[in-house]
Amino acid sequence: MSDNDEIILADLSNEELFELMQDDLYDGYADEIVEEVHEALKRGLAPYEILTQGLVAGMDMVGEDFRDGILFVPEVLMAAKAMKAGMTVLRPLLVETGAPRLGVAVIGTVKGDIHDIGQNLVSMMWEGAGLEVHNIGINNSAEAYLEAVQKYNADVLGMSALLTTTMPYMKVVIDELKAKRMRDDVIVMVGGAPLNAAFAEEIEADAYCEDASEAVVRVKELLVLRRR
Ligand code: B1M
Repeated sequence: MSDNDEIILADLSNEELFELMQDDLYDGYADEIVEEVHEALKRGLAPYEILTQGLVAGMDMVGEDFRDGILFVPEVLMAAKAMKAGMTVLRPLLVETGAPRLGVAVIGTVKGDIHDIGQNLVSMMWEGAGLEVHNIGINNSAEAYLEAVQKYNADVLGMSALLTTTMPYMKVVIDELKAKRMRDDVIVMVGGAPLNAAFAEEIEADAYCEDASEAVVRVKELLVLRRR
């Protein structure tokens, strides 16, 4: 049971509401997060603002304490569950779009890596931007990525990695695309906390994006360039 039982959400300022969301995400209170997201939406706050200032900011705190050995896997899993509960409410709003279809994307986390919150977020934002998105989940081998690219005739391949030990696998996938003469047919975009632009360049990806909103801007730019 959270302390929220005594808190009247409507009495909080927007800033206090975001702080409460961060605390409840940290504590893994999924039901409370859902209530708070609804309260924020009722106030007319933008879904992306709720996502970044409430949920992602809370997950950043979790990440710091996980790194410092204050939180452990079970607590982080609870926080991830709460994050997903909040994202479920926001999803239809983030993907709501009247935009014409921009292109087809396949996205997934690389082999050995089971972190999927970030890539789910990019996936939702790409859908919202008008892409047809096929999210192939976690722990993807090069074969799985290539098969999906072929199956959906994808214009874009998005790869996510959250571990320094799994990010090199992105190069394996790109090398496999080259070996199968598929590299020029698809835009390769990469992201995830341990990556940077230099790494993306080194592995010959087309773009590195720091967050989901940058992934939207970049995918649109690259698709336009490709059509020229
Ligand atoms: Co993990 N974990 N974890 N974890 N975990 C990290 C990544 C870590 C940095 C924590 C830490 O030490 N501070 C650390 C990695 C250290 C390193 O490699 N340098 C770590 C570790 C060590 C581990 C384990 C090894 C722990 C263990 O078992 N001892 C283990 C590995 C399991 C595996 O994958 N094989 C593990 C497990 C887990 C959980 C299962 C408990 C859980 C994942 C649950 C899930 O995803 N369903 C978990 C979590 C939640 C985290 C942290 C706390 C949060 C990740 C997250 O969801 N962030 C994370 C700490 C951190 O990153 N600060 C951590 C929120 C999300 C919105 O951000 O994913 O970065 P992010 O995505 C962003 C951007 O990166 C970008 O846009 C997103 C939105 O803006 N982006 C893209 C991501 N993909 C993109 C793709 C794009 C473009 C942009 O284009 C295609």
